[in-house]
Amino acid sequence: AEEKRLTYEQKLENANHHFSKKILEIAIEKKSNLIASADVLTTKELLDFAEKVGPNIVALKTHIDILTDFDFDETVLPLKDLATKYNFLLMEDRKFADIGNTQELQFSNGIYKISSWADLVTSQVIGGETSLDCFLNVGVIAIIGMSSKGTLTSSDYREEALKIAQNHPNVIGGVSQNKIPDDLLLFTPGVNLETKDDNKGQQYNTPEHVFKNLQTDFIIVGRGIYKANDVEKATLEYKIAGWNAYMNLI
Ligand code: BMP
Repeated sequence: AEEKRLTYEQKLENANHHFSKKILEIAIEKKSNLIASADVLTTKELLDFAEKVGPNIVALKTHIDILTDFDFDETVLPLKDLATKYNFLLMEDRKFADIGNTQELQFSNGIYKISSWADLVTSQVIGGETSLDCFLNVGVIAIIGMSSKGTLTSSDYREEALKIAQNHPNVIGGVSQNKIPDDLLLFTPGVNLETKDDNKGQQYNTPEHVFKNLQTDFIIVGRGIYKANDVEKATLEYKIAGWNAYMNLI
């Protein structure tokens, strides 16, 4: 028998942060633990993608600085409308990694003005606990461990990173390829049903593997969905695979 895990309902009861509650509520309502990563190059592709995946995801993860034609009004406003229409969160995978003052500037300024639209942001914790103070009104997902080959996120690093994540009220969860304490939500990228690597250092596991072995809460899928010939079909495949993998453990 598998080790028991907390259900999304139990995690919701324990949740303190607005956005940990929100993402768990969406998961329960949509029966989905899927986050789609929209690593596309144009606003049109991003919005088309959001329209297709929107009904079946809990969050859309962006790397907003990849877009070649970013325009606040033409990119962010329609994206926010789609997030409202289909009830998903916007997670900007910025992976902040600087001192508090610089992160504060990067979070709210420049052309992206991340703080004005993101619900969730990723951040390294390399700058120490105080560096996370600037992330008000969003849920921070701390990078605990990375999925790429040769990453420096050793078990010692992860242990120290977890202490920061658990102590900081802005942090709702962590990105990791290892189990983390269940007062934090676990987000796991490096998920693909078809392939084990990408020849650029990425390492993939299946949804089943990451639920069973890591008791993850949310799977993050990029190329498995946005490169698929039929994006809607692929979204459903990952959604169902993720949900079944979770249901098998509760
Ligand atoms: P893909 O499924 O195409 O490999 O995309 C994975 C996504 O998750 C990318 O956007 C990447 O930046 C992100 N990611 C990752 O792959 N590994 C990590 O450890 C942390 C990430 O944010």
